[in-house]
Amino acid sequence: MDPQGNHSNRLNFPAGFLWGTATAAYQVEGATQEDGRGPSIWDTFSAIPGNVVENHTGEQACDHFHRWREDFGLLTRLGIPNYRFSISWPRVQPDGKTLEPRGLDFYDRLVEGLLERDVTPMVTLYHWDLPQALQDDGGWTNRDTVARFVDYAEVVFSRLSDRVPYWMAVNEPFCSAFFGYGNGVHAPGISDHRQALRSMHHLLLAHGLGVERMRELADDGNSFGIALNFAPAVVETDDPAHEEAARKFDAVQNRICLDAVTGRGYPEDYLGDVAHLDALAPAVQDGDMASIAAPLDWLGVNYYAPCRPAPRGAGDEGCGLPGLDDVRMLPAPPPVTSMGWEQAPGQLTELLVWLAKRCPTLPLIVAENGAAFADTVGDGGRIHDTERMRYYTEHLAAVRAAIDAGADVRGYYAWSLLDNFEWGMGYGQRFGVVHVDFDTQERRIKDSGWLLANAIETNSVPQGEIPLP
Ligand code: GCO
Repeated sequence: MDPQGNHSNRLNFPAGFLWGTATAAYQVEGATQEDGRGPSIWDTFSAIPGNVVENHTGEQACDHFHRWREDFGLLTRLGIPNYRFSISWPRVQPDGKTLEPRGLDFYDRLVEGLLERDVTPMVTLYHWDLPQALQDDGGWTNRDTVARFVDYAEVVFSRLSDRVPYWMAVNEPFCSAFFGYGNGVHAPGISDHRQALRSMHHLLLAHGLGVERMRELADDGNSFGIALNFAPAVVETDDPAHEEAARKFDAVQNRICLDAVTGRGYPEDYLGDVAHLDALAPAVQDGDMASIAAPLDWLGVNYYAPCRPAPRGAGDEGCGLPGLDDVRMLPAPPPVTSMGWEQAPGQLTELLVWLAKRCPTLPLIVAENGAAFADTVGDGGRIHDTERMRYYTEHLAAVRAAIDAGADVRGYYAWSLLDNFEWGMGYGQRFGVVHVDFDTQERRIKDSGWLLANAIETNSVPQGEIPLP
């Protein structure tokens, strides 16, 4: 190691690079009826047979509500200095309006527990678990929900902001709106393109007004971002029809939310793609776009894989999303993860470089990156998850390549600390660097967890072959 702490034959990260792991409330907490918690749309949605693989629900999840001390002990064992988690809105306000003090007290304990272990918290206020009571009044299609969210943001921020530096109002508004209200594969399970567009606008408005409200209360120890999920559109033909399908998909997946929150407004091409629905433009009221573009301190980048859009022919299954009626997804080429997602680290480099050019004044933080693979618990409880180790090594190298190309990437949060409830896929898709036996709730650190620990300890990743821990 040289005086600057650089290791030869390894890819070194900048000094001060933020290393962390991420989770989300509904995916890990369980205890869905404890301490006055109200039902969320995910409690309702997952209880409906057929909505989630094997009818799994978040009722128990990783039982993190009771086992958080053990889980934070894993952060210590792995030397993970930053931890992103989300607040369950219905635990803090069971009806979406009325404070449940025990809910807020729980998150106060989590923050204290992190600080006691020298782990820096990053909070996401909304990671998809809307109080069901608000959905009963229209949910994100109802503009009133925005005001409810701002009140909720103020309540949580007022309690925790003195100890939590990093804040995000909303995680992936695209998924929440388009999968929740557009094609129905997520809660609340609605398939209505007009509702999806209205919901997306209101989620973005909630983000902007929430950040604005929190910034009014903030001191210089607080910074604000948003986590947007990106999937670069890969086209391997110069066929104009393919190019058009990719343009449409790129607008929906990669540009609507980004351009709105960074002050460009909604992309004109997309407004044209959905003009026939007469839903997005009418939802926009005077001042909304300026509110949505509330200044940010950094951009959270959630990346897993690219997509391969193509023109949709007769009999082809479509995306089911607004503006994509004539678009389908081609199967991902190998290597893929157990989710069927393409492993394409080079696309992460290209994405980060593209974002750096599109938002040159906005530092980037990879707020989620990781992979699901089937895990086998071997002798002595060892989990030799070499595919996940390779995914992390390659994608961390991709982040470093983006930094070398001039992208201002400040950090990387692995998704996820724990195997957890993977939404519509239930518990069968394991993203954790720590294995969870959902029958016994036993935790076992996977080899990928030790690889991450080594990267953190050395602020670098190996080049080429992966050293086995
Ligand atoms: C998302 C969500 C996470 C997922 C993870 C794996 O990005 O979809 O933020 O909750 O579990 O991405 O799909």
